[in-house]
Amino acid sequence: MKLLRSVLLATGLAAAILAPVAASAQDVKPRLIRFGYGLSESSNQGRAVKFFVEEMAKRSGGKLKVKGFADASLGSDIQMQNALIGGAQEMMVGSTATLVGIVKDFAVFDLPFLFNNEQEADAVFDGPFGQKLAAKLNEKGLVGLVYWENGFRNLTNSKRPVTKVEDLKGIKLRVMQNPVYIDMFNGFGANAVPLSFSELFTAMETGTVDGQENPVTTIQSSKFYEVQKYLTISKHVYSPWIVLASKRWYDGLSADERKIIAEAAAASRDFERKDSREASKQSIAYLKDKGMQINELSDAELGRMREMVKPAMDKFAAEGGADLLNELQGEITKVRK
Ligand code: TF8
Repeated sequence: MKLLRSVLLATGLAAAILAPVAASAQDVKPRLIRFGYGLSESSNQGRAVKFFVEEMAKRSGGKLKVKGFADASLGSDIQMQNALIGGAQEMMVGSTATLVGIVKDFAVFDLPFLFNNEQEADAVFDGPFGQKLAAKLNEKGLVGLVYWENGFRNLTNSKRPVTKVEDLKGIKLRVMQNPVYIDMFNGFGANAVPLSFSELFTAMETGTVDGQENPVTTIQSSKFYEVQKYLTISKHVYSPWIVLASKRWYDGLSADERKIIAEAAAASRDFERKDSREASKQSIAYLKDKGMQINELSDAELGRMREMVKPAMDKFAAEGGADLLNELQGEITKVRK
């Protein structure tokens, strides 16, 4: 190469030949990137993956080919996390709640009634606190790229309307595989059943569980209205998704490739949040139309729930989470208007 260059320089061809190369001076190789996710292709998650696929193609001149795998076809969130750590899969998006087995600190986001609105969440996840937690994934073999919005979680079930906490008594409620969720819903009197999302629809259909909790966008896109009659707008937790890369794979990329991924990921975050928020505004009417009976919770009832959930909060603090929770609450106060 060196020799060739000097020959070219000598012959004066250098400018003509090297200039176009320099203009796209990017160290980008053709690569196939498998990107797994749990929801359907037509969900807000699926739309944002599609956006990311397109951004990557655009920004890399078609070299970085991302292939999206919907419906947990590469595995549940936890299975995919492990595939990323092992280097068998390149990328995924999933709940932060299922990362607690890898970085315990993520459980702080699962504590209920922390955020008042999406803007507070954006500021905290994109700010130093969210970034600090994401960085903790590095030593575990994962790269946390950006947070997407899953949304405020609401309750559904097939048994009865939930207008007060007592209505949850005895309801077998699927929760994510995460101790905070288990403690929280057992604290409300339900029987919390931890289960991966990919098993959830069948579990509700067969009556293994009576209910679940997820944002309205997911209740719509996963067609939970087919097996759930009652929806309670409880907004008990603001739930983020996190876009992850395999560190083993990522470390082998060039700086240019990493830059493209980081920029495409940031663009996908902005797209996803806007899209999810718009979609969620339509969901309630859609779900009503599908026959769901929907109710809100009064402020008084939400206040009672906050009280009932204190033991779960205290347990989190007592088990080493106190400083982290204080720090998070401090960050939220800073951005609260
Ligand atoms: C859940 C989450 C799901 C995610 C998704 C499959 O209930 O809310 O949105 O795990 O990535 O499991």
